[in-house]
Amino acid sequence: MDDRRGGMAAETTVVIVGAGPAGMSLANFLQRRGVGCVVLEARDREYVEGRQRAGVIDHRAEEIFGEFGLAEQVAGGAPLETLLEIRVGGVPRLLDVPGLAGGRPSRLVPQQLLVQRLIRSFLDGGGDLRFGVGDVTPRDLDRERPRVTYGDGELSCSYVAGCDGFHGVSRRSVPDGVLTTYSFDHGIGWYTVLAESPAPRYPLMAVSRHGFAAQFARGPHASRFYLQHPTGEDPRQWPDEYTWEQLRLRLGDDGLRDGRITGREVVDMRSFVAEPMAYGKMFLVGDAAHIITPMGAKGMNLAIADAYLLARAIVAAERDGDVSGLAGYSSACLRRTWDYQEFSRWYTEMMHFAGDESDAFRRRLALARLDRLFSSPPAAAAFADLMAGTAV
Ligand code: FAS
Repeated sequence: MDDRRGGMAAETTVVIVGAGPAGMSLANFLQRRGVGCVVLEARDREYVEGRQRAGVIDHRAEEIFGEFGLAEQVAGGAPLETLLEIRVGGVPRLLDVPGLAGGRPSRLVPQQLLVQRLIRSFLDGGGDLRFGVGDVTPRDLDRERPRVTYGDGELSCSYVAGCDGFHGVSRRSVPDGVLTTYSFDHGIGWYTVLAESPAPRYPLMAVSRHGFAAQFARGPHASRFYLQHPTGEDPRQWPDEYTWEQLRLRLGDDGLRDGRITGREVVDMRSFVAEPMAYGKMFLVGDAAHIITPMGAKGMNLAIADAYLLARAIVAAERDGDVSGLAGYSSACLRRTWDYQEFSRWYTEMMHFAGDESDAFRRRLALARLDRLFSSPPAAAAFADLMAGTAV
């Protein structure tokens, strides 16, 4: 129900704060089920549609989009994940992740493309998405009709969806003492480099005594590289020759072709979870509630899954008066969030400690984990199931 006074809705059913993967997935899901919503985004459209971060939607996420008739629009024709190459000390081994997951391939969809397509779909469906909105403030969250004020406007609603990421206002709107938060610093820094270097034949993860590195396709003539770097050091100051030398040593590829570096970013490997993911009529979605390392490519996929659970819960409450989904939203999301946090940590340890000669025992444990992936079909299937996205 949208009540437009003076052209801009003053009342709606759901106010969504943030137009990233979480906010735009939720907005599209609600729109497809006839539930009114307004999206308030602090930045402009160009910024939001240009943020290059994640690169994969897992198979479960694609099924979720399919349930709302969006799979073709957001992922149609995107390259399917094939074999994963893992190199230890330059020795290559291939893992048929989709096959081990029972034929459930992920798709290579860069985050900025996903967000662009979701924004276009929402606006084409007549959606109310407001960019460049300042001072968004959720209020009266513990009342039947919360309010969200912003700039010179105000919206009254039935629910607020905090989809505004780790640094957003929503989580900070929860009164002190309500949330329990968990933080973990993995003690590993990643340097991500976008370069005009031919894409690898398969997604490539590698570790050697020089450290961890990875190489993923970003189109046929570009690659995104990740290199572990000593914490406390800024690798963006490294001379490019040194970066390419480190990549050749870690990937075990003397013939790696270098190219113009077009993007540099450092990522601190840290994890965070806030519990519960709901307060009154506000529900936290995606990075507003949890952040996870990129190992296993789960951050964006968790955001999509949270949005899916919240959309289903709101539709059930609005259509049938069934509030059980809303009551169970936080615990359902947190079960999955912690499952992925454990997976991401396990994967991070395996792929980083296997090259760390400073702790011989921990290195041997990591090498044993890697060997199990290639020697035990049940262990490989469990890995592939998590990569494909577990049931939500
Ligand atoms: P987002 O942060 O994406 O979106 C939040 C939105 O809210 C933004 O548009 C912001 O402008 C807006 N906002 C913030 N405050 C606001 C306010 N007060 N009012 C209104 N709007 C506000 N995930 C993967 O799955 N795979 C990867 O490989 C991967 N790599 C990553 C690499 C990097 C460098 C980083 C930083 C993250 C990576 N991630 C990866 C995780 C990442 O993609 C997130 O999980 C994903 O962006 C989460 O989406 P949202 O929850 O929508 O939050």
